[in-house]
Amino acid sequence: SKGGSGRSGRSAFVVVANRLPVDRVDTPDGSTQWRRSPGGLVTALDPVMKANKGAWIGWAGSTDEAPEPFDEAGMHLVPVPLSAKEVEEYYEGFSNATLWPLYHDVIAPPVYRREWWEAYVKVNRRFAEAAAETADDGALVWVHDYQLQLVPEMLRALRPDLRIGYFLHIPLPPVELFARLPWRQQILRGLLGADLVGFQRPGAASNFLRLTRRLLGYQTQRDQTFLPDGRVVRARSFPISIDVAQLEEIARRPETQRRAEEIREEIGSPAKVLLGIDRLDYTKGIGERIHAFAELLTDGDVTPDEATFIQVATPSRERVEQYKLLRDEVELAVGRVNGTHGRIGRPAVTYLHSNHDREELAALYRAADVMVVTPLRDGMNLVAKEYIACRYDNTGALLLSEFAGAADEFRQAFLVNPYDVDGLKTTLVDALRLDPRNATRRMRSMRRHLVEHDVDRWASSFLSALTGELRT
Ligand code: GDG
Repeated sequence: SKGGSGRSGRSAFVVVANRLPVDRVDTPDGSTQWRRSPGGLVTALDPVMKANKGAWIGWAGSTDEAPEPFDEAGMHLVPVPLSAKEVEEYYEGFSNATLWPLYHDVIAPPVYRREWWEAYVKVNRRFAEAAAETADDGALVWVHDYQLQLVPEMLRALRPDLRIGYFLHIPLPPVELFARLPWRQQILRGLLGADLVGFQRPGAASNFLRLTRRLLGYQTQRDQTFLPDGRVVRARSFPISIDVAQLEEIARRPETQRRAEEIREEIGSPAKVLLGIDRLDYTKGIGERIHAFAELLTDGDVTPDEATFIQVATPSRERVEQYKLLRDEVELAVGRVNGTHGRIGRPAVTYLHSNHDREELAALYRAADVMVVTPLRDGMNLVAKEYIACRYDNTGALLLSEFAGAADEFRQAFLVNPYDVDGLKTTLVDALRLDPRNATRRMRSMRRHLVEHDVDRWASSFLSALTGELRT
């Protein structure tokens, strides 16, 4: 670290995120162990972590007493405690029932509650304090996502020597929607504590610059905002990606191919398999795609022998009201289409409300002829990238919503507006009946882009922009 003065044992690189990158496993003998979670972010940051005595600050996922800081998987992990009430107000409330719907174009109505805001401020301060304690002199701190938007400003106040980066994983709405937030100025000031604010899409970075002009009256030029105290904050897009090589390796295993064949047999060997994999979230357009598929069956444009749908909907935020409503809606739609078009042992839609490991997901991607990704709004959508990574033989078709960040990168996908039922139906049929040569041409071009733009490149381009060694 710079200066070499006395914060011994501290880290030169600190990540701050809502969750720690490990999951707790309770062993039969009663002891606690931690297993690295499968996420791409941990993998991408691994080299930086190892080279810089990296630390990660986050919640351990339980409201029991938080464990003391510990070392695991080559990282220093600092658990931030949350009480049951804080989980309800800061996490389920302000993060997931206020910010999440507002930032996703108010697909569901955001709930504005002052107690939730107060909990959000309090918890953000706790994360900022933990980061201030952990970071070495002049360290690099990278703060992640919508749960922690106040941390950059709070941390800068505590530790002006740090270099602070922030990345928002979800969309940033235009001023017309953002302006509804009763705490809009506080949130913007929170983010402006960073030296560099990263977004998934260029449109979100422009929204941010416009917001700082319109709501705070600051001057901006190109990607820069000029603060009254003379600081300059940059806002740019850094589209996130996945560990392409690692997933492709799983996809290429013979046992994955065998499992993919088995899946197709288990659902009755239809000519074509359509697949959706999402957290059960109202932003993902799950109902929209099931309705479109059901209409195709009802109209007779597609027969149940020709195509079967597999929808994996991973349980998510189950205590938040809108998510309970969504689950009922989706399950009603699935029940209806199966009641009408299914036969004994042959559902039209195979619906799984459950978690699956990476190997099973890779087998599903290998089993699918058409990947159906129809979010109404999505920061990026990694599922689209995972499908492409698994199609190493350049087969398969990707149907992709224009409203996913991934649509900026994959113009060779079957792009759709998921609100347009007829458009969605005709695009589904086009993707189902795509001729193999055309499929290969599209997939090859999408793979070429993806292989060049994996998650390592994402992390290193953000970090080099933050440290000033901007790669051009
Ligand atoms: C947010 C933004 C942005 C799904 N089911 C299982 C499982 N998954 C994995 C997928 C994929 C990930 O979860 C979902 O990522 P997405 O990007 O599709 O969506 P969000 O969860 O909404 O993520 C999004 C992302 O942050 C990153 O910045 O792209 O826009 O909303 O990797 O494979 N993984 C396992 N079991 C499952 O059952 N292990």
